[in-house]
Amino acid sequence: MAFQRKKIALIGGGQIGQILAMLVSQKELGDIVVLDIPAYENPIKGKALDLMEMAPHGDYDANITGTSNYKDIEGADVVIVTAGKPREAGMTREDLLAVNLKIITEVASGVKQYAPKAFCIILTNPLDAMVYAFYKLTGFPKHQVVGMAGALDTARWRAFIAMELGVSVADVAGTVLGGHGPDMVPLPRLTTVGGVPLAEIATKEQIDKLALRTREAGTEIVKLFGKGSAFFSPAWSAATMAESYLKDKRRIIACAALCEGEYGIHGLFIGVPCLITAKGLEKIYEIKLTEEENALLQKTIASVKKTTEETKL
Ligand code: A3D
Repeated sequence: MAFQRKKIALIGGGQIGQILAMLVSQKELGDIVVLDIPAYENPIKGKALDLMEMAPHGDYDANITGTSNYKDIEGADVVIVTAGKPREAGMTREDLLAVNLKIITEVASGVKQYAPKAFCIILTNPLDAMVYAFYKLTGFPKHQVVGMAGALDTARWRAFIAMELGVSVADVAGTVLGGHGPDMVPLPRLTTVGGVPLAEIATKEQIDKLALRTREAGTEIVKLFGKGSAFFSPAWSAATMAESYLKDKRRIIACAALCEGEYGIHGLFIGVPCLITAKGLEKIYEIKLTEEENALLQKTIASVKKTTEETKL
């Protein structure tokens, strides 16, 4: 039987979408269709062609095409959504709600029609509310829809710790819970560096500073760019999630997942540790939190609830 490559649809071919197309090709996760609005169809076709021409040096085989027609994503195994406006300096993620909800509504309709079996990873901000909207609008089962935020928030936490301590980032392990906003909850108590608890090699002042920088990491980059937000690290985070699904790697990654009782949360998408397998979101892990950690979690839940309610879905 002929080998058939998987199909990956990237909805949105802007800053993150184009880096994703490159990463997904280099990882040889499958053939790629990048979909953007009709007005952006030629640039998107050009980017796809450019990536095909990079393949001889990039050492990958993948068909990469650009389109504005949802028919072309038909039968996709994975859909990654980055369609939407990014922040500009001075904006919060919540400021994007109205404009991006319209975009997600259109995207959900196209994906529902042409890729109803796909594992869907949403990146559009405000993340926790947009993944909730996508879930509600498609009616897909909860194991098929996750938001990418915790993967990035955790990567930032790990990167800042490695930078501060002058150690390899590969040895920093930990997680960040909660919504993708300034009250997300890094968990220093459960963070280790080469097996050594973080609290034993960093001072409380250092840890507090690292947690604050993690919570504000997206804004730090938006301020530097002036217009637009981070794109390399979000793209790689989403590619890691897609890879865990497509290769059944069984990675445990913090994702925005629908909680139905976990952590006392009901009916909200919020960042929690998730087992991603060939079945999609296979399991949410519940961590026993201290009183102090739980108080921080309640604060982020309240923020996510408020923004999610604004979708009126
Ligand atoms: P950008 O470079 O503007 O790309 C967005 C693309 O979406 C553009 O090419 C648009 O033409 C396209 N688009 C707009 N409307 C539609 C539509 N209806 N259908 C298809 N495509 C459409 O933005 P970006 O790539 O930098 O960011 C994309 C989104 O990700 C934004 O909402 C960001 O806020 C968000 N983001 C999330 C994270 C998380 O960690 C969750 C991090 C960084 C950015």
